[in-house]
Amino acid sequence: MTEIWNAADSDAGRRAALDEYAKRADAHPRAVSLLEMFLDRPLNRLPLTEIEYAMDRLGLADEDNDVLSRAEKESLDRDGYVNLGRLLDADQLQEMRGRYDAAIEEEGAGAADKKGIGRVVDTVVKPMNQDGLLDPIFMHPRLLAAVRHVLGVHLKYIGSNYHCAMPGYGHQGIHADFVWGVKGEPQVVNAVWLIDEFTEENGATRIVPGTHRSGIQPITDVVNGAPRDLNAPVEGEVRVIGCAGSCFAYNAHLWHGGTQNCTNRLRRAQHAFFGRSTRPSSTDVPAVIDRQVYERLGRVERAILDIA
Ligand SMILES: O=C(O)CCC(=O)C(=O)O
Repeated sequence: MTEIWNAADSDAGRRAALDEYAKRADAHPRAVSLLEMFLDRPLNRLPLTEIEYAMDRLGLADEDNDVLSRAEKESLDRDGYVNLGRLLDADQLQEMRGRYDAAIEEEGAGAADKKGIGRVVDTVVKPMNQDGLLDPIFMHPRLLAAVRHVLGVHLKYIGSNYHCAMPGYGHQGIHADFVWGVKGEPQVVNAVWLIDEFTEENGATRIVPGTHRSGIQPITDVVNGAPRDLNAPVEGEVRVIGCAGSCFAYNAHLWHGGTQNCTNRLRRAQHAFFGRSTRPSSTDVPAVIDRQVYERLGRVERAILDIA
């Protein structure tokens, strides 16, 4: 898939490479159908003028906006991530922690089969966000400015996952958040909101600066015929360390993964995931959004969620 995608820098060229591949006797039907999902037709639900309107209202129509500094944009381009600073205050954090802990209790998502990682999916469109407490998670202008810098104005929310590394757990294989390796135009941006402080010991996310430009998905792409040891340390990796309330936005082709929480406290984080407007979404927002959440959202928020 990586080879087919990177065979051209336009969808027409990728389509031609896919058609050639599909004719081969050893072609994998799943690889063909996955690539087809991206190449068949644009998958935006709203006309693109809606997200253009939203970006305009947020002061993000122009790439030269000053919501992000030049140094922050350079950090995203060069390293693949940026620390957007502390964007949530102590009261917001306290309320959020209570709400996340209650959701884990209710959904039982901290079970052993999750390898000690408590998870809740689609948080920002669930009843737990009926009062808008979690709106900054997908709507904060600094975060959207980072997403806009990487993807351009035609962007949409494609998922939000709460991720809590329990004491003793949290280590993940190194990975990127896309099915194959992508060279050239990035397709996805992710953000990790630090609901608790991230320290060297408590399971902070590890990232490998610059790997978003490698065009390699570490999980699937082999090197000299050999798969990687995904659990091993990767040369150049660093940990994302910061105070509670901070948000790190990253080009989601950047190699990263959770690390083991070696403390006796929870390491709570919330992810917000974005893609290009025309590409598939990892969550079916119209199908999962809570009615009350939907009803209180305005045109700008709905444009970010790409829902009518
Ligand atoms: O929360 C983290 O430290 C990383 C989570 C992650 O990369 C994932 O679940 O895919």
